[in-house]
Amino acid sequence: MKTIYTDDHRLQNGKAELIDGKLLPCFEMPRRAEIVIARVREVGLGEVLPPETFGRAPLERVHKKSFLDFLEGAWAAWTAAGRDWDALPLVWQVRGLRADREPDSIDGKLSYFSFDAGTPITAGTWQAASAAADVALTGQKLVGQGERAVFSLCRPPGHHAARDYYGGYCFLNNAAIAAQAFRESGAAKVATLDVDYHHGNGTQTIFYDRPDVLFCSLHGHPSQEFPFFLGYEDETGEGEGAGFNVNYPLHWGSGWDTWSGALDDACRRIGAYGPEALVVSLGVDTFKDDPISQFTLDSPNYLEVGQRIAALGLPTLFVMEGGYAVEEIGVNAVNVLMGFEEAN
Ligand code: OKP
Ligand code: ZN
Repeated sequence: MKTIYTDDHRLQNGKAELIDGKLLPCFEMPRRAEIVIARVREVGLGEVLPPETFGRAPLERVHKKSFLDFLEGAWAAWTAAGRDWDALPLVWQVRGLRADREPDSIDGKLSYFSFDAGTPITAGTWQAASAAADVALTGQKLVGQGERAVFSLCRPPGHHAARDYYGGYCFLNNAAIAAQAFRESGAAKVATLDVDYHHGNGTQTIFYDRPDVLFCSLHGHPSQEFPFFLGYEDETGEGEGAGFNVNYPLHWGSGWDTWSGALDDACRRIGAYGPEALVVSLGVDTFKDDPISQFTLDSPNYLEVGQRIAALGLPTLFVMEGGYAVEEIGVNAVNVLMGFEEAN
């Protein structure tokens, strides 16, 4: 299996996130991707290729133009306001507050276009995030050209980013951008399978009213876990998209038996949907020692995850998402890919 990777991810290197009532060093750090690419090379998974540059057009198919303009210019506006630390938002537009006015000031815009305070914008955020989208799009192109599977080693991750907001360490929704690119290159139906520990609220909302992209997600129950306000089982899609959104919220402490039962059900749903391509949001923060998560999967389980995904027999793009047990992230993520290759 080929891997798409660029060192540009290092340009996203936030100083701190707001968590547990403290500003702590970012869990989402460059070392995560360094460890994964080192493991890809160690096991000889396959060729490692740099991304092509696709520009803004494929991003605009998924994200709002004003949001992209904001992200691209946020650091310049922040520093022009005299700030020198990471940019974080402070206020959100909740019940009864107005969503129809985009503020002019950078502090207002940070609040308007975000949903949490765990996602610092830095000098290199736009460059890193747009490079990650290119990594996803390059993988998509290769799968479209006939590769059975490709690993897009995206960083920063993407599945929490929606059409017009960022958060949860995510800026651009790499998986959604790739799924949309599959549609535009001729795939009539595309499935997305999100196995990250957190609900992929961004991917869900982007495709919620569409029947051409199925979204299936296994994740920490929103009554207990970030992002809290989406990811329940009764979210099944709306309008023409009714029936094409499938959530498996699982409670803290869930282990392999519970989790793999949900995976099997998700795979059944995907098989019945009959897509022409599959995009996997590959997070390994389901791992038992993940510092911010509460499931108990162990490293050998990830081989079986890959095997079960391979059994779908679909052209498959793996897009890297979360995983914060940094020393183990390489073994865990690459185990999924090796399991897939073995079963293939
Ligand atoms: C990004 B991805 C937990 C705080 C959570 C945000 C987590 C974002 C995860 N107490 N902060 O889905 O791996
Ligand atoms: Zn996650």
